[in-house]
Amino acid sequence: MTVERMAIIDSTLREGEQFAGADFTTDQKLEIIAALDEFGVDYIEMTSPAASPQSEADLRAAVAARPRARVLTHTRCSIEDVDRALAAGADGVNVLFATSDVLRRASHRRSLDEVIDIACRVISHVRSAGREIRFSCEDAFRSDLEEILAVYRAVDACGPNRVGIADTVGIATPREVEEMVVAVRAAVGCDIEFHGHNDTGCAVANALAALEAGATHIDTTVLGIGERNGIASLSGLIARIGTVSPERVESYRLDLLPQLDAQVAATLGIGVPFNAPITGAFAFTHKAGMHSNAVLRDPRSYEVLQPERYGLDRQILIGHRLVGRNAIRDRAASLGLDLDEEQIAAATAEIKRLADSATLADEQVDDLLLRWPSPAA
Ligand code: HCA
Ligand code: CU
Repeated sequence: MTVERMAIIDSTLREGEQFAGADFTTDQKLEIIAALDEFGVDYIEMTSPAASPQSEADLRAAVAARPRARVLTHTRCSIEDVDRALAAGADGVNVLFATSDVLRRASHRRSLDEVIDIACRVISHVRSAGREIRFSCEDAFRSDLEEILAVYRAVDACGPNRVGIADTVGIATPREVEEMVVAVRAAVGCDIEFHGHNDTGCAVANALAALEAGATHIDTTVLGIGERNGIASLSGLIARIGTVSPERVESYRLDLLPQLDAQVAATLGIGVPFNAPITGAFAFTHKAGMHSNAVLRDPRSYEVLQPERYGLDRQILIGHRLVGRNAIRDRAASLGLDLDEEQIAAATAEIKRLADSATLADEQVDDLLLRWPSPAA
């Protein structure tokens, strides 16, 4: 299956602000907006202006910065909240209501008929102001399917730009996401946004399943930050879609992704996670002899993404006990050395022997090769 359409709604400044380690200043938010905008995300979602005076001021500052991306804010589904969003100049509002029993009981305590009634009033209000509106069912995957389909149908009839499907607790499997999106696709005429949490490690896979089933908008955050362990990361989504439907990611400045992740990590005072797709420190580092050998012949052997597309280089580690002759031959050649096969084999054996005690730095390996065949000299 391919992905027909995809718009990225980056929520680093809304969902991401709900990350335990996030406490962005206005300046930091503006810097993140500038970086997201340069990268080319389609939408930037900001915290509700009803959250705090600073949040309201920051939304105004974001609008005043006039990014190319559309500025959304995420508010409760009420006329009062969306009016504050409209007054602050947001291009659109993302509103939601919980639809699962457990959350309805624990949060708003309204019936689904009331939810529909309020949602329709809010949608008409925002549409008549000429701005974008999305209505989302929070905790969709623990909601009764027939019930939420009825909500989506009724809400769609009121003319929103999009409906949203939220896997609020990260419980959905890719197959369940596909089934849900197919069902919602059949029920509504508007666009479909998917927002998936990563509690069980499926956020990116679920985003792909949603897109393949007909969702049009995906929520991401830089590094995947958000409530608990977060949502689909921007680099994860780009990596995933970049292999399935490369043409869908061509419009983004992919070469800026590493610095975008690094910038947000530095702002948070954390590192980019080592296992982050694309931007993790070792995402294009090859170690074992068999891997290095094949990659030197043809990078596609062990790389499904091309580091050059992301402004990165591949690394081949040489100072460890798993190193193979081919990597050492390549290194010797890059140093301008002309060692024969026997010398390469002997040097490799010596590097392995030394590395059994402690990994060697590249310079140590180079030193040894430069002095070969008399390393002791
Ligand atoms: C929240 C809930 C939310 C909303 C997602 C959406 C979720 O923390 O406010 O509006 O689609 O995960 O359900 O982030
Ligand atoms: Cu969320």
